[in-house]
Amino acid sequence: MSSRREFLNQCIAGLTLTILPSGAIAEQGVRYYQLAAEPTPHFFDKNPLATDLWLYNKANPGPLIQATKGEILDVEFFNNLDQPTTIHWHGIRNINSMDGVPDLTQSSVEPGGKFHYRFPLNDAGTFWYHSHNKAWEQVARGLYGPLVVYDYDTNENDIGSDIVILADDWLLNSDEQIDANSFGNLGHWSHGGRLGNALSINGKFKPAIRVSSNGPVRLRFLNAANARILNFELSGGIMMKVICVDGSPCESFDTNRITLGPAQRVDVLIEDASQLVELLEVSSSKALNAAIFEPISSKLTSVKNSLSTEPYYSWPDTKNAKKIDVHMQGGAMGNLSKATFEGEERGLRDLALKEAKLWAFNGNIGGYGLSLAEIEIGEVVVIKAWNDTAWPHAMHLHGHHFWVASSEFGEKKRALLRDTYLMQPGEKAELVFIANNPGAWLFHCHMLEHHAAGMGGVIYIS
Ligand SMILES: [Cu+2]
Repeated sequence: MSSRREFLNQCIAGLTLTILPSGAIAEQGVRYYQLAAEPTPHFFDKNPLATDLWLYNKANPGPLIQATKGEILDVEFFNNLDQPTTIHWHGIRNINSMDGVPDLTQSSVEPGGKFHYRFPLNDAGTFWYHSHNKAWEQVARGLYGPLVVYDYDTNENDIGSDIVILADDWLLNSDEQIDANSFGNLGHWSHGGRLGNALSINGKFKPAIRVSSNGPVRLRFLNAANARILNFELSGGIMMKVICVDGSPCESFDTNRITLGPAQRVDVLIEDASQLVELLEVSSSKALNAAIFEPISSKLTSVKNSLSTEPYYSWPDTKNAKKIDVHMQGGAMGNLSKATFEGEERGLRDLALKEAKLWAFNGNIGGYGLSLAEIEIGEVVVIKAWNDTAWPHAMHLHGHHFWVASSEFGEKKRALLRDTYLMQPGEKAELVFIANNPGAWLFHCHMLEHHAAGMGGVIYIS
């Protein structure tokens, strides 16, 4: 507990009172935004019935935060909800005190309270921000938005040729409202997590996405769902060139299908955007029309030709690496019969019914109090993760990107630098990273119900 307390940072005091428009340059190299979380009625389509959501700046998704690599992001955050919350900046190799994990890196922002987030954006890429307190409810109610860091000057805004495609699936009842009765449902928590019944793209059901029809188009896919794994294809079998995963550039490759676990991002390039007609979600036997593309003509020169192919850093030598074994167990149809929770070994059924705890790392029900390792700054680390459960898990490391021989894009394993890796049942994977960012960093499943039910722990780096 002592190391935990050591790393617990207090709120940063001293909010500025300057009122600037979102995205303004507050001072040289500082990009300024205000975000307010609050209950908001939202229209997914032409249905006259609004759905009551919790949103940032009354929008779903929350506002697109745009900045250029090397700038500082400065966000004044206001909590107008009736429960505490925080914001996590997913994929940013952040300063630990700005990472937004309640009771680990900051105190929760209480109802009516505010917090000043300010940190450098050292990497270009597709990221996102989302609530990290009771995320299984707050993210499900809509508290997230995209964050794109460009590696060129954003004043040359590429409208129609650089497009975020943010997907979410919502569990709605017959009144088009969030099915609140099923929050905390043990069936969801012990199986694949909370799965929805309505797919939105950029906050709309089956929207028209305007694309510049002259030249190539960059699509930035992002899965904001609590637990749903999404599979996207383009109608006509149009091929997509994958250029980045989870923000970082990768060695490009062609595919006709993008698989996205919760929280993952994949950026693709479409060489000839005039061919784009429909975006399809193909997880079930009948493809779902998720969005249509609407061609617009644009005088802009479209996506930059000088796309970086260099990942944030290359796969490090692991000869002297520190190993962290993470044996993932639990859930329905699993082999975990008992686990240690708060120092006491108990039966899984008892833990499920009394504590809503169902998942474990190395026999321990996880949480912010579970230390997985203490690492010296600069060490190369290999997380040896073994998904010994009957379910896939989207394993996310805070504050770092890790290398993995990925099985996510077909038979051939690909070396990818990611911040979230989708592990199949039974899969063993080595997640390799350089521990060059000091702090208390969470490693957890991004199926948000799994995390809440015990699938998470902390790696301390100092
Ligand atoms: Cu999981």
